[in-house]
Amino acid sequence: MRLRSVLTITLLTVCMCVADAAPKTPREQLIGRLKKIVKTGYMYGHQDDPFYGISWDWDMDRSDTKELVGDYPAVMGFDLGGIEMGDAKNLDSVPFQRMHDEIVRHHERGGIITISWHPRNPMIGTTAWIEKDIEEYEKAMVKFKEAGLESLGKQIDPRLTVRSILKGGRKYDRFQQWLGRVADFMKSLTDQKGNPIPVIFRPWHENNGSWFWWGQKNCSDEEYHELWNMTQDYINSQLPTSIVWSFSPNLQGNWAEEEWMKRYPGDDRVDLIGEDAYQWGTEADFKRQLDADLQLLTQICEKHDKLLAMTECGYQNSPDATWWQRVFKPIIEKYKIAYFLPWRNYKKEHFGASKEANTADDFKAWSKQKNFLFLNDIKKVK
Ligand code: BMA
Repeated sequence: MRLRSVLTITLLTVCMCVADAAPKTPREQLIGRLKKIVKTGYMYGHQDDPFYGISWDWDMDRSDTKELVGDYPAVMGFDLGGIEMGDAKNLDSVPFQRMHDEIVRHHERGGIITISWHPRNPMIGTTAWIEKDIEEYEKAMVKFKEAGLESLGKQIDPRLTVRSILKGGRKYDRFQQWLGRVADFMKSLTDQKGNPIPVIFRPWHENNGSWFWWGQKNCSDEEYHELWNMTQDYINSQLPTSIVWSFSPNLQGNWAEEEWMKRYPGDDRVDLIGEDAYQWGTEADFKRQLDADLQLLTQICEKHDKLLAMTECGYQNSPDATWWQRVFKPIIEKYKIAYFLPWRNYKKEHFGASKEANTADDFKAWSKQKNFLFLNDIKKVK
């Protein structure tokens, strides 16, 4: 009898202590959730899933994923490109109000949200893609040189963009305003109780390529770090409890760890290591590169206690009906990835699952596998 009451009191004390522990922030909850989920399988994610598909756009309550496999993706991806200008629609014509509403809906149904950002060029006003700007600049430079104005011309080199928005740069103030607009949108993402919705944010992605103005050849490692830190410190100052940070270089295939680490923002600044990996070239190259990268990233994730995901992927317009299960699946299944996220399906270009894609049967068969997770498989995991 006495023993039982001692036990009861002990148990009560333990319960009270647990109840007293500081509640987890939405960000901590999401990280914990991802860690639990990855033990049971890998999630399907899809960019812009509720807005349009291969043969439709802007309908409500539609999803190429749901129409093929009977369930929503577990993870939905959205892009803020354009928000920095105060635009009403993003670079792919998605109205930000609709984006806001779909993010809230997906969160309420138990799904996970990830946000990317393809901002315009803050120095010269063009897009996130810089290659054409450099070509134009090289052409203009010929004229500047002819006129003996080379040093003046150099001031508009698009490869100075990152430098121009860092502290002391000409476009610093403008870029602070851009960050403010990103933060304002994120702050508007709240649940019915007014709590912030946790979001996996993936800025400055594919930085080992040079196609974006923040890419490998377009800024130094130091500038990249400064850009990351400035962005993160600003966003965290506005949204201290809800952002999970994803650092996502592109498929490379021949990384040495030391090389990869050069732009790694640091253990205290990254929660999830991602990789963007499309098959653009041959199947053999893709398989070899993906396998090599995932092997290295797995080691890095283990060493640094980080989550791993394929934050963008796919094979444009599904030219190969068996690609998912024959090419992609055997490689990703060798590693512990939390999710993979094919890019958007729209009329001209598609990457994700759809009943209208050549890969429909193959993907549907795969989707029945127990460890391949869609919304219903993860919505109750807290
Ligand atoms: C690219 C393409 C573009 C799109 C951009 C941002 O990979 O899909 O059409 O504008 O992503 O979503």
